[in-house]
Amino acid sequence: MNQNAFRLDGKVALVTGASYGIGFAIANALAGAGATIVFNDIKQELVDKGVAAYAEKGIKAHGYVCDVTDEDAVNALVAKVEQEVGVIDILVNNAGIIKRIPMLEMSAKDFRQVIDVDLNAPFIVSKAVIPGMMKKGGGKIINICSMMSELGRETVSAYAAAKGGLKMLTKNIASEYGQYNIQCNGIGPGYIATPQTAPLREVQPDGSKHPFDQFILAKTPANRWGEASDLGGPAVFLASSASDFVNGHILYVDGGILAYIGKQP
Ligand code: NAP
Ligand code: GCO
Repeated sequence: MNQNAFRLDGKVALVTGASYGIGFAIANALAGAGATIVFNDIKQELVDKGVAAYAEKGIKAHGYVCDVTDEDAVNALVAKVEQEVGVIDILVNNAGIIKRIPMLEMSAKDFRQVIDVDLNAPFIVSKAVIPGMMKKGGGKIINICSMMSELGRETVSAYAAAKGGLKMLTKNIASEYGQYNIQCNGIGPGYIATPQTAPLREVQPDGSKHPFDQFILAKTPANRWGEASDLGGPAVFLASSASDFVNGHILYVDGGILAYIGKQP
């Protein structure tokens, strides 16, 4: 194997929703392998904070304001990035939301909003980026899936439907564009300590762990929540030439949750 197989020098990587959280950690890892980082967020304030946070890590990231659910805005973003930075070689569809509401209490509007960000947007952004990859002779798309691409649980019907759909969108992009040397894979994080899961980890008034925190530790062989940095290496692998024959695969980075029935009594 080429010793530089895991390097990304000369590559332009767009990571959506990467001012903080998992996207920020993945972008940091891609930068560490040599990639030029481009990211977006909905609010200028968060883009500015993100640029500063990357700079603190020694990374000159290119930040843009863009709502990934807005197709015109996404097309304009990709055109601007191609003009100002370069054709996108690596796309990480990371931006996402979750609404934890029992299904019978969830409005169709709320359901649609989650589907829009977590499933429709990866379609929109991938559709905008693939033509440039085809012209360039290839590219890498990484969709950030979830345990909920495989499992359900109470209150996350919209999120599970979206992330299950994202798993199949990943396989379909792999099928349709593999002939153009585009590899599309997914990363399925387990339970990761980020703002998105903060409500599930809140310390209780009596100082005890949140019941869900205890539940996840009992379901995770690694007996810990994941850190966003745990996703960096898998992302570099799927963004690099080391994975040129990996296509349509969902790489679960979950500490073993999907392999484990749960701690026995
Ligand atoms: P997070 O902390 O909530 O960050 C989500 C990011 O996406 C934020 O920067 C957010 O920006 C951005 N975003 C949301 N809607 C957007 C839109 N319409 N346009 C552009 N940006 C948008 O979430 P996270 O924990 O880092 O999760 C990142 C991804 O990993 C998500 O797809 C999530 O479903 C997935 N995931 C998370 C976990 C976990 O345990 N944390 C596990 C598996 C998968 P704003 O702040 O401006 O809203
Ligand atoms: C939840 C959590 C999970 C994680 C992640 C697990 O409410 O169950 O937010 O959905 O975010 O998706 O892989």
